[in-house]
Amino acid sequence: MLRIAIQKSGRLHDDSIGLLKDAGIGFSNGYGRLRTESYNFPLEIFFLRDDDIPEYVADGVADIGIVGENIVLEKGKRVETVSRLGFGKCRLSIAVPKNIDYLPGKTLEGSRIATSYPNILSKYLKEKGIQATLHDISGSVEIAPSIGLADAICDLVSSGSTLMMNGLKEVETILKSEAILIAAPQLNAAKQGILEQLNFRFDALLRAKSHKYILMNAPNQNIPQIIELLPGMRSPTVLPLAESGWSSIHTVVSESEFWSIIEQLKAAGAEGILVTSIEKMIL
Ligand code: PRT
Ligand code: ZN
Repeated sequence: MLRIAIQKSGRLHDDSIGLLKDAGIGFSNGYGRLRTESYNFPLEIFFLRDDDIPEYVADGVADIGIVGENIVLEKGKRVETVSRLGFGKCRLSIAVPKNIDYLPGKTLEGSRIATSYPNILSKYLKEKGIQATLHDISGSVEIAPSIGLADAICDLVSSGSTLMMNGLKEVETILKSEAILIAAPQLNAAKQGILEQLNFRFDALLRAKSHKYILMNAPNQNIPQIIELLPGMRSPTVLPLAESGWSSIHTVVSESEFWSIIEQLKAAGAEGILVTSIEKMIL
């Protein structure tokens, strides 16, 4: 049995549950429960505060966990990163009141910075050779400048609207973060085996999310030119259409290449292009 710690409630909770369920792991997560066991996979799930997850994993109370990389780096516990999970994306940034003329390396010198990330921030400032006083506060960091507690803040940002609402502007990004799967450093062989099975399923889901399945029709004489454009998993599938001289071409492209390829495919004579999502992708 492998024990996984996930966030009890908050921004990573729903995606963590969704990932486990999409990976075919069945369990009931009745409201308010602190632990539950899967009925079809050797996994026990603990619901915890995100801040506690690295420590629980490092201490071996849980074997693995899903938590923001920002928390893992801040806590500095001995855990291993197994994979990046593609959700909970945010950045840890420094922000100052928007009317300030920000000078990199100068404005922060001698300033007071409010943050919930004192370890990451002090390391960053040290690397930059900046001396500042840190105020470690656990929430509502954004109001610190307006109440006179600090000159700047260092906090997580995703859309940027919280900063804007508080009259702040982002001036430096320290870290880009997302949810990661972490593991205790030395799992026994049985647990390692279960983790590999779980990670195999997560990989298939994550890869599927970042790819599209595309189908298109084209005159046979254009096929070589079209195939040139397609990165595909191996090589595209080409099937004859009922209309002679035409074929249907199927392949998989990554989300990042997708739009530029579609334009080029059209230019190369592809028609009736269909794009669908992929549920799971196993290489
Ligand atoms: O109760 P518990 O301790 O478990 O949860 P929590 O309240 O400490 O954390 P929670 O649920 O807010 O966040 C969990 C994780 O989500 C974080 O550790 C990050 O890894 C990730 N995440 C992604 C974020 C954000 N985006 C985010 N925008 N965490 C917090 N924020 C906050 C930020 O602190 C700021 O107050 O949202 C505000 C900014 O958002 P924008 O969209 O206005 O820029
Ligand atoms: Zn927390």
